[in-house]
Amino acid sequence: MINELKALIFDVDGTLADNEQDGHRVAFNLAFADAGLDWSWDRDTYAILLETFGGKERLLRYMEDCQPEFDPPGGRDRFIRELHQQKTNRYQELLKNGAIPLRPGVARLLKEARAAGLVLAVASTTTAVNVTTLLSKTLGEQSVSWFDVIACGDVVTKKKPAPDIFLFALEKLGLQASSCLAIEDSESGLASAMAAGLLTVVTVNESTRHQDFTGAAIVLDQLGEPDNGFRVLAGDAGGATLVDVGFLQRVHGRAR
Ligand code: XBP
Ligand code: MG
Repeated sequence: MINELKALIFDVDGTLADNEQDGHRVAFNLAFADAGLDWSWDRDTYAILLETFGGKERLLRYMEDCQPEFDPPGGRDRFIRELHQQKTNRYQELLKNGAIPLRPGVARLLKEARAAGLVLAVASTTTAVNVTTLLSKTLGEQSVSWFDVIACGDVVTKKKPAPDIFLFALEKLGLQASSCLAIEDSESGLASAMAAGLLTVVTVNESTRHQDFTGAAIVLDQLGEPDNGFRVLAGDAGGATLVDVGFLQRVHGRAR
């Protein structure tokens, strides 16, 4: 079949784990304290900063918008690079301490998809080690090898909503967009996946629930577990309550 579903390409932050406010934000604040800065991002501030994808890009935006008088020691680019590295160190500690679990249905779907012979990939804006540590810590070290491609962070210069990270993942997979599905949690992530030609299933979280998901194949509140099904926020689930391989094949099949 020409348009058979062959691969799933997962976003990470907000999709595999609900980790922005209680993970990345916390790590940024710890890094600010480590650097002797009196900066602190509360939840509302971070919700606005999340419009900017990429941790280094987010730091730059904050410095330009909120700390215009600040003169970064050692120059702006180096300062951001080092501060972001410390944020990554702090985020790694949170991951290794088990502070960041997978969202409901993620482990189940990854295992089912693998068993069904679907190819798995990641297309994320975050730093690569954050993805591999999240997978290792929650699913075991071998789970990193379940993914044919883990496309992350700075391998492309234009981050989401640009399509580049999904196009990079597709090229590495050697697959057409029409035989893949993306799973995303945010408006910018959806825009990125759609611009790469990918049909996209959206699973929202509290940070993204209010966003515009026009163009998504379907919008759900989660992937769901057998005893805790998803709620449909937009689109037609055909009575299903669980994102499993059959569900994704039907969503993919009816769109192609
Ligand atoms: C979300 C992001 C990331 C994280 C922080 O990525 O924009 O920048 O917020 O990670 P996605 P870094 O949803 O595409 O996974 O600080 O490592 O950039
Ligand atoms: Mg995301």
